[in-house]
Amino acid sequence: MSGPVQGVRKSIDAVPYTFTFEPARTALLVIDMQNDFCAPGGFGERLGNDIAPARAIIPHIDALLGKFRMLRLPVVHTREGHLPDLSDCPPNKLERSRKGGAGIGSEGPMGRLLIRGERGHAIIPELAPLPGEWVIDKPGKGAFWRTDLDALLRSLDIQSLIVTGVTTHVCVHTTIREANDRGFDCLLVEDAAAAYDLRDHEAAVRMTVQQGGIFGFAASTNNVLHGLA
Ligand code: C5J
Repeated sequence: MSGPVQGVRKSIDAVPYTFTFEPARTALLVIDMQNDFCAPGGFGERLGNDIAPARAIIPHIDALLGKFRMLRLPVVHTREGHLPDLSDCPPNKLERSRKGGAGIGSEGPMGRLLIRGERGHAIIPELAPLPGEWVIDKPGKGAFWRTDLDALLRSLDIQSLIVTGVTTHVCVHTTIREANDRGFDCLLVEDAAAAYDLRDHEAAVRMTVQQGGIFGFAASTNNVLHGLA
């Protein structure tokens, strides 16, 4: 199958209003679907969270991945984590992780927590990146901070981002805010993003779309798949 046709615009039934986009200039962003946030014994669970909501979105992200792969549209995965010597981990983040019971760099069942190269840092096998997809390693919550994501998206001539992953109110929302400030049109896929607490998820979705879509748009997986059809 050939790639997307330049100049063709499509639309997705979204909140606060219809999201229009050019598929040829659209990327799927899968934020931090790593063992550390989605698997038992990872960083997220060690902080006292129930990982069930993070696992519940896996089939929805998988469906979106299938569609983007079929249409040959770009897929970008991100991973939050730090260098083994912690030189890229701010002291305040390190201290709070320790006080929260999940010290970054401490030993867990999947290796050192939130450290690059450990099993906990890897993307969950169900959503493993395929050759040709991009993986952005980030030390912060936002995917643009200290990464090449901005340069990558501009080199691909991307204008619109379909955003999924965990956690909605932390890394997903920070990334949407950063992207919005850079001029990218963001659509948050409500049922392909999760927070450990539903209230945080709902608040993040509300914040995204309030005031006429101050940070972006929101829609269901089905609506995105339908809009891409
Ligand atoms: C967190 C993330 N919650 N990926 N990271 O620390 O949202």
